[in-house]
Amino acid sequence: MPDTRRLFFALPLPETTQQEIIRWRAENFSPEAGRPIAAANLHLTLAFLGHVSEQKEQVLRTLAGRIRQPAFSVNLNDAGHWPRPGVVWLGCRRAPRGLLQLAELLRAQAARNGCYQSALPFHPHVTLLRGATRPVSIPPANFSWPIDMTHFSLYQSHFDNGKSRYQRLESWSFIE
Ligand code: 2AM
Repeated sequence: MPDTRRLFFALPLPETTQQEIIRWRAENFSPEAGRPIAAANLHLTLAFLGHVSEQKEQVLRTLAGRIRQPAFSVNLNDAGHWPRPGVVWLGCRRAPRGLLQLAELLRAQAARNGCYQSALPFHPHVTLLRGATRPVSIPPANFSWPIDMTHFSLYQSHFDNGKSRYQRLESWSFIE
């Protein structure tokens, strides 16, 4: 697709949390369960935009910059398996209202600007494993990673040499 970039809005995870999560993952999932996502790529997607022209990207960046979102915390204390897409994920038993509001707003702005949005309900999650199409045993939910979110970011998704890499393009702070 000429002159387009594959983009998404997401909440970044602190590096220490990324490291703790991959340690926990290594202890709780066998290598056959699926392909592990690299620590630096662990994030919580708010809105996936697909391939976006430069002009549309500018519009969406401007709209994102106008969002006045009070800060919120996300507690990653749930895990699950979606066999169809082959995803093992971390999520929250109770998603904070701020997270749902922010995702809804970004998804509505994306849809209004011609970025297709899935009709499936938004289920906030951090993808841990891909290619997990066979049954996977999910460890008991006796873990929790509480994270004070301070900002959200726009990412570009690159795929080179068979690997995904997510480049942060811009971030916007929450209000206190
Ligand atoms: P996933 O982890 O649930 O697959 C970068 O690829 C991010 O965008 C990932 O978090 C991925 O979600 C999400 N993503 C990729 N394609 C998507 C799509 N068609 N619809 C919604 N989210 C998508």
